[in-house]
Amino acid sequence: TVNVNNLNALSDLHKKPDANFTYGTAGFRMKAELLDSVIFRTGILAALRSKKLDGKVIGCMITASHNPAEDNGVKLVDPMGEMLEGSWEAHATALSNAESNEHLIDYIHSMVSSLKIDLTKPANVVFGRDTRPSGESLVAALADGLKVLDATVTDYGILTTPQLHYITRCLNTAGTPEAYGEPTAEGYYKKLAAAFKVLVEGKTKLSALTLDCANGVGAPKFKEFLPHLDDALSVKIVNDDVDNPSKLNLNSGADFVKTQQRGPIGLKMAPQERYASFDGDADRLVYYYQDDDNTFKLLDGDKIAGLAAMYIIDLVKAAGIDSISVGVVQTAYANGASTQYLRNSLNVPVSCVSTGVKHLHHEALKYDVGVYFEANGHGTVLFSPSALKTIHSTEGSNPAQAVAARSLRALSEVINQTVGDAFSDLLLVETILTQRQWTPKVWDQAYTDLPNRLVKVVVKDRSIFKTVDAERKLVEPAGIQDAIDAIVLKFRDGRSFVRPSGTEDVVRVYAEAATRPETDELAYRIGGLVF
Ligand code: 16G
Repeated sequence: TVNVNNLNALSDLHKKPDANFTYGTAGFRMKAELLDSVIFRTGILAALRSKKLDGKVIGCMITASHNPAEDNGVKLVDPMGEMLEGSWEAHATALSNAESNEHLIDYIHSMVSSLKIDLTKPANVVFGRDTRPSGESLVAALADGLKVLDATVTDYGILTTPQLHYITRCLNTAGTPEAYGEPTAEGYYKKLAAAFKVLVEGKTKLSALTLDCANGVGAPKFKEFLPHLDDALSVKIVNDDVDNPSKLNLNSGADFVKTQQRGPIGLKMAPQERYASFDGDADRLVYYYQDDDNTFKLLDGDKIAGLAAMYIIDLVKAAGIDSISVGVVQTAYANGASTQYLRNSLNVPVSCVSTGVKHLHHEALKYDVGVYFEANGHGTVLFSPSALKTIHSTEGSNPAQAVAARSLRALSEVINQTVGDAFSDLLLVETILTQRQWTPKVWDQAYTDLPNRLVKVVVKDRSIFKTVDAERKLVEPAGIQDAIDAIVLKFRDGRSFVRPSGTEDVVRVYAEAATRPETDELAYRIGGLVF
């Protein structure tokens, strides 16, 4: 059993405030001042998870991603670098809401018995945090939680979220045939840089990319990374002020650029140059450029997915191994034109799943090579074990095939297999643009986005909104879906759906149609139905 005196003493240092917590799509996330007890208890959960998995290393990342500086959060990473198994999210929520030490102990004991956790097993946990000032004290709360079950811990200090996912996988696969790399930030840089250099070898270097780091952890980390590239890529970093915490994600970063459909404030854009933005923990990436007529053009997650799928399909064919199936996973937020492009021009299967990285990741595992991206810039490409085997055993029967096979091998190394990673995705995009010698405008020509609009509607109780069919249809409240369908029918290329947010107390309405005015009207009319 758990040492109750020890738990009481530690738990008294991290008293639960009067609040209700939920481990949601991206872990716990809220005002940092509310998080102390939540993070302490997440430490206990991480140790339990590790013991349950026979001492496998569990990762713990303290970050609130694209949220404002005063927020923070925590998410857990399972042994292969994937997100915490879904069924454990409820345990995280329950632990965080236990009203007293007694309730906390009772819940831990109920987990131990129902999940058959052997408390004599070791617990191994690693953690990291982004640049938020609250991170330091929250790490101390986490460490206290980990003491409750005597976990062995390693503090990796300041990291991007995908780096922690990478390190977790490396630690759990060390010495096995699936070994993933050296379990350090340095090892991560070396692996990505080596693969990227193979991919662009012999090609003319592109002009410099301007990279907006949202004044977050991506800035110092990308600066650490750049020297490893030996000048294979020119990057000019902007919004790198991590010494002024209040600037984090302020008027900058992937979320700002995607939602505002404009460049970060203060960035002077020149026609046809390439720009990219990370979010606050560097697991999201969007590109953009300014057209000759000065209009702002966004190259979002859908555009990245289209580019990646196009390139991988070509490589697989060029290597003579087109038995490998390539598929793309999107959410309902994917622009209709991107889905059309993937299905009709690239002839790839496209699946649509619910919002949230874990759903996309899960679905992408069904393909030999699964490309998954949310429109907001979260995403990656997964290579199945059998695809990797084929790619590694293919030598090619002529030099062109050999080169394509080599590129595929390097691509599987440059792309983070654990989770969407802005560094990795940036190298993927830069690889393709360099290989093709494309400007962002040429990339953008694959298809033209349908005008779209995303509206937030504040409702009394968002929990009454229930969806099915990958969130594309409302089943409750009854009748609304029929009304939506009737309105959508009246709009050319119209599409609209309503879903409750998983991260904010609002309902989101998405609309797209043939023209901007029609889109706005559609969004307005659908919004009126739920209000
Ligand atoms: C979380 C998800 C993100 C999703 C967003 C939707 C992860 C790591 N993050 O941030 O993928 O797009 O939630 O938010 O899964 P919403 O439910 O408020 O629309």
